[in-house]
This record gives sequence, C-alpha cells and structure tokens, in this order.
Amino acid sequence: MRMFNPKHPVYRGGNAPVRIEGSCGPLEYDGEIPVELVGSYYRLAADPQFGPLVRPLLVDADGHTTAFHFRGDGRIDFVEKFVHTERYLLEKEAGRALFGTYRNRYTDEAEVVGKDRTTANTAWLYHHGKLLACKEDGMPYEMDPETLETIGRYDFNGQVESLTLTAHPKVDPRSGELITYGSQAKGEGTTDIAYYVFDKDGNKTVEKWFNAPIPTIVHDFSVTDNWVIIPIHPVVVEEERLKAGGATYYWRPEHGNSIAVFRRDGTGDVHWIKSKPSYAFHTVNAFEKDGKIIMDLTDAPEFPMWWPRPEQIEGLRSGELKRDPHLAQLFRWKIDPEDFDAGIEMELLHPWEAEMPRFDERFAMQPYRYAVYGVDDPEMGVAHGPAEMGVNHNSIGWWDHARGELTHWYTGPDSSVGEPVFVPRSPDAPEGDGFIIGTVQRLKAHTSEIVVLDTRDVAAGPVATIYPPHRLKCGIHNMWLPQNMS
Ligand code: V55
Ligand code: FE
Repeated sequence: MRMFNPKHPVYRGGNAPVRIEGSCGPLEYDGEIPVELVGSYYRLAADPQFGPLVRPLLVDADGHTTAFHFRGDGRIDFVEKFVHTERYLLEKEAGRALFGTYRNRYTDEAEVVGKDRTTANTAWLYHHGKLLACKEDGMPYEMDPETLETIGRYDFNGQVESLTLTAHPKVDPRSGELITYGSQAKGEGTTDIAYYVFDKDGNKTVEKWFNAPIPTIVHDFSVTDNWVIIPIHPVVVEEERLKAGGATYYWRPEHGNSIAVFRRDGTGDVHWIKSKPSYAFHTVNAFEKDGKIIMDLTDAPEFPMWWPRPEQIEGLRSGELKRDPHLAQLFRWKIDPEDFDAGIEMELLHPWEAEMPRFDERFAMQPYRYAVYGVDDPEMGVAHGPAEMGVNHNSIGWWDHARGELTHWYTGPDSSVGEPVFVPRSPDAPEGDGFIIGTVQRLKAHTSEIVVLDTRDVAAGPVATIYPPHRLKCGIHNMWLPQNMS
C-alpha cells in the first residue's frame, strides 16, 4: 500500500518523504570547510510521519529537524529527529494519522479533540538559551541543540496567553529583545492578534491585543527601532469552508491589504493603511531612515499555491499548471509615520522571482546593504515541481542594495535549492562578509548536498560541498548557530 501517492506534487522529487531519525559522522565533503565555520546548521522540514488523513498539503506535515554540527578541523556530524510534538506522539502510538487538514479541527478524529495540533515544522528561533522549533498555529517546541531531542512545548513559562506565535519572530541584536505576535490568537478563525516583547532573558515586557479586519494567516512582519508593521493580506478563514473540510485559506482580493503599524513599545493606536491586494509570505529587514519606515519584503500579486484552490488543484493534477503564476519578487515599502494617510510607496527592486529571504542579522532593524534568498534565473530551467515553487529555486541570489545589483549562483540542471542562511566570517566582520549555506536537491540523482558559498564571490559557487548520508526532504526555514551560543 502506498501512503504517499508518488505522483502527487506534494510527495514528488525533493518533497518525497524521508521520515528517518538517526545520526552519523563525520560526513564526507569536497572542497575546504572554512575554518571560521564552527557551529551548527539546522534545517526544519515538514515531513509526514504517516499518510494524510484528509489530503496532502506541503505545509501540513510533522516537523523534522536536521543538524550539521561543524566541529572545526573539517569534522561535521549529522543528526536528524522529528519534533516529538503531542500530535506526533499520539499518531505514533496509533500508527496512523489522527489529525485532519491544516488548522481545521473539524477534520480530526474524535480521540484527539483538545490536543495540541501544531507540528512545529516551520522555522527556528534561538533565544534566552533555548532552541525552539516554531509554527504559526501553536506554541514552539524546545529542542536539545546537540541531540535534537524534544524537550517540550514552550509557552515562555506561562507568559503567553495567545494560542499561537508566529514562526518569524524578530530579535534585536543590540538589546537582545524578542519581538513576536500570535495571529488567530484566540483560536482558528478568530481575528485576534496578540503582540509581545520579551527581554533578552525571556521576560515579557510588552503585551498588546488588537483585531485584524479579517481572520487570516499572518506569516511574517517587520520591526524597526520604534515601529512594528504587520501586513494583513486578503486571504480568509471561513468557518463554513472549514466545516466542509475545504481549504483553510481562500484568496479574497476584494478585501485589499490592511497594513497595521503601531509603536514597538505597545503604546498608542494601531494605524491601518489600506493598499492593493498582494501576498507577502516573508519580510527581509526593516529600519528607519530620515523619519521614514523602510521595509523590504518578497511580495506576490496573489496568494501562492501552497493552499491550492480547487481550479489550481485540477491544473496540478492534469499537469497543465507547471508553475505557480503568482510568484514573489523583492520589494521595498516606505511608510511615513507622520502621515499614514499617504499610504505606502512601493518599489520593485528586482524582476526575478525571489523568496525565502535572509540577511546579516547582526544588522536587523538598522540600515543594511545585503540580502540572500532563492531566485529563479529565468534563462535556466526550473527542475522542481509546483509544490516546491516559492520554497525552492534554481539559484541562490545575493542582493546588494547599495549597487542595486544581484549576483547569483545557479545550482545546475535538475537541481534546486532551499532557503539560504548567512553566517558572518567572524563576530565583528563587516556586514555581509562571510558564508552562505544552502541545501541543494539533485533531483535526478535523488541526492542532497549542503553547499557553502563565500560572499566574496557568490557566482563562483561552493567552496565546500557536504554529503549527507541520504537525500534530505526539501526544508522550510533554516538557521546557523555559532558554537559558543549553544
Ligand atoms: C508557511 C509555512 C508553513 C505554514 C504557514 O512559509 C506558512 C510559509 C511550513 O508551514 O504553516
Ligand atoms: Fe516562513
């Protein structure tokens, strides 16, 4: 019996489930591992333990973690484990899926009513000594940084009343503060947003609740020295469709975008700026300059196909739809906090498809120069299937704001690469001087490689290529943690 239809886009190519836990080392590699790279590269993937109860969905699978521990002297050890969420353990015990479709408790088996639905499968956070695997539909799970064993669900010692926290919290590198929020904070389909600030030791210093105009997915946001910007895009959760077991999110462009802007210390009103409908899964950096808020983001004209609509599913099944027609590009938004009525000034920075952006996080919330992200070089083919689109790309792009220039490394034929991470060459290296680590899928060979690029010459390609013991599942978000941190 096949639990995972091998023809389904969600289970094909780099998305074919891997589902293994284990460890080995040292790993083999070609090239030179830079001596400065001592620490751990963590990947987080959505990898289903069991076939789905309702239907396949890329983002609706168990959190699966991989760590590459760079020990120095070229030794790299490998560990992989599922996040042992309450859901994972209940399903493991049952030997099959018990939870239904994405953020939809109506589709669950009766025996799991009231249980924690999150899969902790999206992004990492390291804060006040804790390594956390996060997903926006619940609390994070704390993981052991060396063994990747699950320590348990973490609600900041009871300080968080919201039922959810974003997978994309921001850390101010100067104060160590953690700035975060939960959406659908009082349960699926609610409009409540809960905003929090924690100090560097994880003590709550700010809490602010407000309501979005619609119940929706709020995946990422922007923070500057003084302001918080939370974009609300027109994708709605509708109770009727949830009860019918339909798609959790539905594109309703008639609502337009509503951008919430409020003070980072939680004081004052939430200002709402209306703008034309779009969908940005991810932000890059944000900062203030000459009194203006400047935020960079990867924005698409429509909600991407990660939650395909019926007509899109049809197109995917027939093979007619080979590419998501609504891919994101790098934009810069400018907001004048003295004049919210003036709206948002939007500038397209580069025409290529761009997603999964990262930057030198030592410069978070400050003027910055470089960003790194996945791009599709339009001259080259796209080997990955439609389910990976937006997540994986044919190239790694290195963007320079000062020159307005993109340098890129094309991964080669039949290949794709997930979210790149940036590692500074040393703690006090100039901005952008360091390395990029990425996971490349060799789709014909059914293998994966971890590549290390030097930002001094991104186009030259990897200075080192590391070979994991088996193909890795396409990941979602990744992180580098220097050794002295964990
Ligand atoms: C995203 C990924 C998710 C999710 C919601 O990056 C949004 C987009 C892997 O899970 O649940
Ligand atoms: Fe994300």
